[in-house]
Amino acid sequence: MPFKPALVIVDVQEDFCPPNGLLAVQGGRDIVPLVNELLGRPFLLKIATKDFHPQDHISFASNHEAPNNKPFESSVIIKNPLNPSETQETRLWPDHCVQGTKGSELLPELDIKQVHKIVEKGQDKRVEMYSAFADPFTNPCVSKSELAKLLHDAGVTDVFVAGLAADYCVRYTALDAAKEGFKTRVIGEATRAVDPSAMDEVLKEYEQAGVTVIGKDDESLTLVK
Ligand code: VGL
Ligand code: ZN
Repeated sequence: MPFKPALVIVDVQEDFCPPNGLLAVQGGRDIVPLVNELLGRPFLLKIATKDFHPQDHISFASNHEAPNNKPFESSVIIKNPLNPSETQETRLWPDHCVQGTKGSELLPELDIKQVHKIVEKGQDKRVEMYSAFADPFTNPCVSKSELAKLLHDAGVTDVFVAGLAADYCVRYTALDAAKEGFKTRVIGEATRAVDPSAMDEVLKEYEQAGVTVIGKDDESLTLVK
């Protein structure tokens, strides 16, 4: 079996980290030393993703009417802009990762010179897009990034995922990587969750999809040396 590993670092951006992030994930900044250690290894392809929203993005509570517009609490049903019979319920957030703002920047301590490519997502104001591959609509999909093509064109077989947040963008990126046919592993210590209590559910989804959560000393990573 060939082993051609890629590393996908999801949304390690100021707005997802203390001390100033508008949607700060507890301990978000603490993953950087491990992420940098991983970035120093010879993965065939190393990609960093950025959540990169316009100010009028549908996931911002500020773009919805009261009273159902409380960040972190409210959720709304959004329709597929190309097919109103397909809907998704989605949680509303404080404004975050707005294009051109400091909050949208990757952490300066991230060893970005090791990254081959930065993939931006969430630019389409009409849809939520947690996965770095595509929005969740399927009939049809509305917005797709170049990530799948980058990985397939490079001949990648295995995808290792780290970053923020474990229960949102890391989760849906890992699930989509598995759907794309990659052997997918999430590096547990290199992620942090918005709601750590949601992780049981996430682990069940991973199990069903064949995604594994590994420790940083897992044998599969010792092959990337
Ligand atoms: C994310 C909430 C909203 C993430 C992005 O990167 O996990 N979470 N947008
Ligand atoms: Zn977002």
